[in-house]
Amino acid sequence: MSRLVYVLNGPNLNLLGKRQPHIYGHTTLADVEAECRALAGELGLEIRFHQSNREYELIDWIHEARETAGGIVINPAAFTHTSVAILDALNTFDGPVIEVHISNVHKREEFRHHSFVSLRADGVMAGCGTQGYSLALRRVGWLIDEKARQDG
Ligand code: CA2
Repeated sequence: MSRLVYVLNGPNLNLLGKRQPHIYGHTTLADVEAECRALAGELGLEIRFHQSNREYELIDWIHEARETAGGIVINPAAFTHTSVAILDALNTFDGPVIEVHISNVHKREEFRHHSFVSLRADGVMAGCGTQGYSLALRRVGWLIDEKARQDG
């Protein structure tokens, strides 16, 4: 299985570390990308890290991942709670998918308690701050290795 992992981020996450630090902390998305790249190096993974405010771009990256990647880490942001289209795209991807939320969505408004993406995700990180990305990447790496062990 490919050791390439897509790390995808949905709408408004470009503002991470710049607004609402009481909810999302002070770490920027560029910091998160740097942490993911450093960890990927340790784990022998390659990553493609993207953020978009447009649903179709996230869907296009998931389609790209179908052809090239072994796993996906995704924080769909508000699309988590609204997007059947992102769920449908993820359902066409064969490898491990881990859903990440920086905040604990279950401690927040009721509309954040439901996730379409969780119907596909193999695991969900919520409320671990931006560390959730590293934890998710470790898990995807472990699942890729496990699949290789089973196939080998
Ligand atoms: O906790 C998360 O990671 C969320 O996916 C973040 C989404 C929210 O709609 C989900 O319910 C939970 C919001 C992302 C907005 O990101 C911002 C970051 C900093 C400042 C403003 C927005």
